[in-house]
Amino acid sequence: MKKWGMRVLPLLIAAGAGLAAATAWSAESLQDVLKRRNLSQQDLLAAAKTYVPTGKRDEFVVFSSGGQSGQVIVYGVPSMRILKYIGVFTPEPWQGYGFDENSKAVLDQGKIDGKDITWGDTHHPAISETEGKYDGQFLFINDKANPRLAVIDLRDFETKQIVVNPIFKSEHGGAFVTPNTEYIIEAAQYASPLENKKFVPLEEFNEKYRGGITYWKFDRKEGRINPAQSFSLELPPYSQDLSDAGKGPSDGWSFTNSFCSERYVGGIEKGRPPYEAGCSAKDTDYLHVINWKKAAELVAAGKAKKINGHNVLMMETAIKEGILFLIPEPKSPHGVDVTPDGKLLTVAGKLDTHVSVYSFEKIQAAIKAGKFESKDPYGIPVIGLKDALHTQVELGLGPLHTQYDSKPCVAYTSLYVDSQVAKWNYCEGKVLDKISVHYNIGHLMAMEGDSMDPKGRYLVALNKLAIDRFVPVGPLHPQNHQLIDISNDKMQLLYDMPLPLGEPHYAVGIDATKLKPGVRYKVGTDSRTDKPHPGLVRAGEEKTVKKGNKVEVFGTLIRSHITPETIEVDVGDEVTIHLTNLERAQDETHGFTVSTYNKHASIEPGKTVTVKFKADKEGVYPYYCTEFCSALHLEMQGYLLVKPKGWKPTKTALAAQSYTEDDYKKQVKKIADTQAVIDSVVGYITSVNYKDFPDVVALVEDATDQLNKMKDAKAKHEAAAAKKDWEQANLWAEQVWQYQVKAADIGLRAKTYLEQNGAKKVK
Ligand code: CUK
Ligand code: CUA
Repeated sequence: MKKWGMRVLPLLIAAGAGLAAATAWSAESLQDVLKRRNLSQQDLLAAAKTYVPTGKRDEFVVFSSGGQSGQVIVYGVPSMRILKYIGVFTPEPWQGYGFDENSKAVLDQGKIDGKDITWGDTHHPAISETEGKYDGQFLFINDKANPRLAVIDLRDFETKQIVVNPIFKSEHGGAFVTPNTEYIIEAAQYASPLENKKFVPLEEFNEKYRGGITYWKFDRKEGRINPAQSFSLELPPYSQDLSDAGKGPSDGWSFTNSFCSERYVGGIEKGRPPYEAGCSAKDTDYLHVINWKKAAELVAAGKAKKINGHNVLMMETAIKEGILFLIPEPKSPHGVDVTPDGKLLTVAGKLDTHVSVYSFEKIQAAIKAGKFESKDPYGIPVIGLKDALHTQVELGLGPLHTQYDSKPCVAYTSLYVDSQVAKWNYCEGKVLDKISVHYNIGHLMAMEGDSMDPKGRYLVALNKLAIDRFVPVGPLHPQNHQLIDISNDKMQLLYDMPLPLGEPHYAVGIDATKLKPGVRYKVGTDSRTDKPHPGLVRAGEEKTVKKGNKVEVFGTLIRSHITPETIEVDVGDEVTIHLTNLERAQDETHGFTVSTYNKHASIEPGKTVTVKFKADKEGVYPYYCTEFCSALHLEMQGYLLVKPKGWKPTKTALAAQSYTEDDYKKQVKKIADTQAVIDSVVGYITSVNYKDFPDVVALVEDATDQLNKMKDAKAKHEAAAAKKDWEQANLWAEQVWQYQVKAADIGLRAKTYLEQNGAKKVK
């Protein structure tokens, strides 16, 4: 390679040269390491099962609720490496979520009664399904505290929509999708009056407080929930809990637990027994069995009542039309989980040592025969437990949630009190294996283990307490996700992962190959609406428009400058800055912020983002790119100049700098040397089948773009040199070199990619 002589070249070649020497002095053997680190053969096996070598990828991707952080955590299995946090109900600065106008518009959809709610208690993520199988297109997650549901598009892992439940005050049994994602199910938790602006005393709890289930209609083509086509079903105030949708033979039905059919309302301060005593007084609560397909038809036929502008099918109608039934379920039930074949459902009772497996066929037979043991106080027919049961299996203390294996009839249930996972056979009703986890497991999650096509292999225990598992970090401990190998008869604990962001209740794991996120947007996309952004400009079209006290900037970002480089406004102006990232190269994100205005944007290749603020303080405010994007990232800067009222310039020229003809000659020589490097890289790229690699084609386009810009700057430095204006000649020559460096940087990346991906010589 030719002499480069500059500070950038070492950076460009460092990637290729660094590693060869490392093995020369590492003489430690595997045995030595086992001894030194006090590791057993079992540890070594676990390490080998989870280690993902550098440059290799995970087999599964997990979307975990971020609990009280209101976010989603994305990590890989089996490595347990965290890949991303997705801002959902909470501002997330790296992604500019809540700090730029476009994402703020999404968060604003989650306002309740006009008030910002900038946190969420996320519980249950759900991946969109096609024919009961994960399709990897969308992710949904609920907010228990403020009854809301969010839609995340897995093409870019961004939150696109938040809907607020129009009739609930809290919700828990969501998000659960129907087998073709026709609806997303969201069940209320704490009963409240459905006309939710009204005060109703607790003395009227039984008559006026209500639970319910909302079926949010999902429009897959739009990638959004359609609230107008969504509806709810009114339910008794039983504290509805988790839900699941039927599948296969039970498609069209949904199932929701409840844990306080006692309808107890507490009052310890008035000398009454506390909630937990009152809500677990009876031996059974109720499983709600609902024919949602029929419910949707009834709503379409105009049988719903409008509450807060939302269609609600009242209990009375549901009973009359025969679409709502109850079945007793043992003490303090929590999870209800439909088997992959859709024929059975597992209900776990927290205060029972058994799980109860109900048969959908038996439930249907009872309904057909009109065989009910009683009616509840609201007139809902109750199917006898015995008439619905397939089997009951004694698993241990505190069973909560169940997931399914790829092997037929095999299920895993979390045992909260025992701190164990039980593996059992739900067809024959027998326990197969148990493993201890640390400590107090809540949910558990097997790969695609709640779908019609579970993948088995791995299971994650989502433990509630970590106690002594990690280096202590104060009284608030991280959560602990423990990875378990379930591919053999005996379960094996493989790995502890601390999660320090909130209490994730549930997580879903999907085969990584099903996810097909994009690497760049079509240029000028508003990623939050997926529509063209009106603020788009292309290179050379950048402009600043001032109308009255409104200043609108149409800018661009590309390595390594922000256009414009100066924005001048008057104090009090409303400033709107639209920025388009013109890059096409993978992972070339630019960030943007203006000093002290509390704005931030993350602008991925092709995206257009708007930030908006009032320039309410006179002064000088640097703005810059916040993402280290190239060797000249720090130079990606500019000034917002906020002028005081009535300001007049006293000086009209910028300070001159001294450059000589000699400096200019050195610049020209540097350009020639760099060009030789570029030519050699171009020579290599065009000598192979680079057109077969779309990523490389995009890089080549980017590099060509840079080189095309050179022509203009070259003409300028030559013209200045002819006039012996050495300052201008030097600066424009430097700019030519800047374009070259960027082109070379991109070119070398393309070359490396081609070499690593087996490019072949052409001709
Ligand atoms: S709930 Cu937390 S352990 Cu919200 Cu799914 Cu069961
Ligand atoms: Cu763009 Cu740093």
